[in-house]
Amino acid sequence: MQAPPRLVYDPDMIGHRLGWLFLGGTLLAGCVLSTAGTLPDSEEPTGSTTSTSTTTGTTTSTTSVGGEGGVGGAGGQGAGDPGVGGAGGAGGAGGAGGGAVDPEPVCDPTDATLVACFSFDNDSAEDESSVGHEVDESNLDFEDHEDGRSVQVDNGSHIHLGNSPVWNSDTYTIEAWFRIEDAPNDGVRAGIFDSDGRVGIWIRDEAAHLNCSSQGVEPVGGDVPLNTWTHVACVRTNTTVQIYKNGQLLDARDAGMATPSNGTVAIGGNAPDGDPFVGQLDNVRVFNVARTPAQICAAAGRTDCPP
Ligand SMILES: [Ca+2]
Ligand SMILES: [Ca+2]
Repeated sequence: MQAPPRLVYDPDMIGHRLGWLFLGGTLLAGCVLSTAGTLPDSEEPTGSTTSTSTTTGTTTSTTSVGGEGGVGGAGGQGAGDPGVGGAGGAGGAGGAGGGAVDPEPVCDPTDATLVACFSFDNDSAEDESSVGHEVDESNLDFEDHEDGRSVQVDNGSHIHLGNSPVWNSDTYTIEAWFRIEDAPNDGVRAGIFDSDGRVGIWIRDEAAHLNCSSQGVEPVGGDVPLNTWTHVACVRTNTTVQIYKNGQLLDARDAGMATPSNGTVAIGGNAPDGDPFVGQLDNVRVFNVARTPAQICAAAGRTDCPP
C-alpha cells in the first residue's frame, strides 16, 4: 500500500513551523534559510527559470515560465528585520512567513470566494460551500483518504451540478486531488471536473496528458501515474489559463475574456455527460478568485511553499 500524500493539519509541520518562528526571532539573528522548491519529477516547463536570492533578513524568489504567454511573479518578501550588527541584534524571522502549513479547513462556509466544495468526508457528495449547490449523483462509493474520506467513481457513476450564476465568474481556481485507476485510451478523455463551455480538467491519452481546458486554451501538466494521489489546480483569469500539478506551476497560456455559458457542471466526468473518470477524487474546490501560488502549493500538501 502506498501512503497517500499528506494534505493539511500536519502536527509535525506545525511544530516545525513554530520552531522556525522561534529560531527566527531568537537564534538566527538575521540569518535566513531559504529552501528552493525541488521536485523529484522536476517537470519544469521549457523555458522556465527559477532563482532564489537570500540576503540578510530578506528573501526574494522569482519564477518565470516561458512559452506562450509566460507567467511572471511568485515574488515574496521575508518579514525580517535586518537586525543590528555588533550587539547580536534582533535578527528577523525572515522567510518564515510562508504557507507550508495550510491552516484552512477544506471547506470553509464563511469563505465567500469558495463557490463549490466537496470534501466527501460525510460519505456524501454534498456541496459544503456557502452556495449549497444541489447535486445529482449516482453509484458513488466512499473510501478512506488521509484523515477523511474520498469519493470513488467509475463509468457507471456521476456527480452533476446544475447551472448557476457562480459558474460564470470572470476568474476562478479549480482544485482537486485525484487518484486515477484506469487510464483512458488514446484519444479519449477522462474528466476530473467540467464546467461545461467554461473550464475543465482532463486526463487524456493513456494518462500521459493532464490538462486544463478553457474555451480552446489548454495548458498541459504532463503525465500522471496510476493509483497515485496527485493534486491539480487550474487558474483562469481574463489573461491566462494556468495549470499546477502537485503545487507546482507547469504551464500557462494566453487567454481572452471568458464567455458565459448556460452549461452544467460534472465532477468525475464531462458535463452534461460522458468521459468518465475511474478512480478516487477528493477536496474538489472552486474559488471565484485566482488563488496564489503559495495557496495552491499549500493545498497540495507541500512543505517548501513560497512565502
Ligand atoms: Ca476528504
Ligand atoms: Ca462539456
